Amino acid sequence: MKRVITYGTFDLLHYGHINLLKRAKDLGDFLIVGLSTDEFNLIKGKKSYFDYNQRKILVEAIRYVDFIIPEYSWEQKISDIKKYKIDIFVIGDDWEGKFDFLKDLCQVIYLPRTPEISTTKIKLDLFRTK
Ligand code: C2G
Repeated sequence: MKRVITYGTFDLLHYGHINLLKRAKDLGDFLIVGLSTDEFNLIKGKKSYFDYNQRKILVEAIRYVDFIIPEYSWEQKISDIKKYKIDIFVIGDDWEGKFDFLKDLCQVIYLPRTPEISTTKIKLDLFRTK
């Protein structure tokens, strides 16, 4: 049973997110998502359109996702990996190198982002087509 974990806000859920979660699940047998809380988003300098509970309803409906935990800090990754006996930490390569400190605990994989799509782009395009 190979356990995989990833973290993110997953606001305005789109095919780039799904593509990441599918590839993450394909790396193992069980995928945990650390879903950023609204409070942690503030720390990340992000304001999500959907709040935590709304984003959780969307993410838990995804076939590739087996379990969701709240992400409330940068530091929790280390204890999460130990607590859930994680084999692989995976995230998009916009974070390339940022989580190499986890390499002592588990495999760290940065996956290529899906080009062209982002929550910011969706917001900007919608604003322009007003
Ligand atoms: N992603 C992707 N392709 C895109 C957009 C996003 O592969 N076009 C990936 C990101 O790289 C990330 C995941 O989808 O792995 C979730 O994206 P965000 O919600 O933007 O995550 P972020 O705010 O970067 O949070 O502690 C880690 C942070 O919580 C990551």
